Amino acid sequence: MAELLGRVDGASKGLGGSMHLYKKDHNFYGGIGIVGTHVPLGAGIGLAHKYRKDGHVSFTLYGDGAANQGQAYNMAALWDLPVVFTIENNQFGMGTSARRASKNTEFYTRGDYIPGVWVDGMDALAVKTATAFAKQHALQHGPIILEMDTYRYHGHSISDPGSTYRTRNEIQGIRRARDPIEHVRNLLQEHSFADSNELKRLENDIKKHVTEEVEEAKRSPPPPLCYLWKFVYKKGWGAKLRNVELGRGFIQLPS
Ligand SMILES: Cc1ncc(C[n+]2csc(CCOP(=O)(O)OP(=O)(O)O)c2C)c(N)n1
Repeated sequence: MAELLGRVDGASKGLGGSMHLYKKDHNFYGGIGIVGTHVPLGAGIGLAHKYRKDGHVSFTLYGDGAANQGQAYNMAALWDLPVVFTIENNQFGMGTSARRASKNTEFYTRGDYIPGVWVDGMDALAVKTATAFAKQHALQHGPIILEMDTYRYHGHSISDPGSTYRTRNEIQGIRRARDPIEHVRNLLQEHSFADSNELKRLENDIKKHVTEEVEEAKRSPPPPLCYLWKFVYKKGWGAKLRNVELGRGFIQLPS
């Protein structure tokens, strides 16, 4: 939350925001602002796992729009890297639909020499099962594509109302028929794991928790100005960055 708000206590010290959430000690290698670069980066992380023989798998997540970039599949397949290329097909890229932007919208078939599976991304249990299968496959046989079929209710960003390339009826119809949260709610109630009161209580607790986290994040200050260059080069390299000598303290810009 602090990172989303650009605060110094954020996972990327407030420098990354929503584009660069990053937490190495949780094996989370971040979002990247350049669409499609997740594929080579994820293959590289897969190579590190294989090299270290640590038994881990790289889950590399990107969108249907990004899937048209297609880099590094060859290397991942050639070296049997443990990578699950996970395509979140939410039917839309930036301001247009997958149908208008992609010749083949069956993304799980697009690996050529890499096998692929399709899963209903709105069904939590199906996602769990498909993910476990893909992980085992990646460990035993190398890369696999996992297409998660989902849906984006909103526009791409605040400059995209999200209604120029589809109808409001379509959005409401998907919400009614496929909403993943409602689906889990129904399953829990149908199988008597929880009743509506318990679920309401749970929802309120979660809302309270999120509000508290937001308040805590807001109490964190923005990063200091010197962070603009502090992390550009490794400390102690002696490299010069616009007259700033690294390793000898940092020059504060006048406020
Ligand atoms: C190389 C590059 N080109 C264009 C953009 C601008 N851009 C940001 S997100 C986006 C659409 C991504 O669509 P998709 O991969 O389907 O992901 P979604 O936002 O639907 O989850 C574009 C074109 C970018 N960030 N990087």
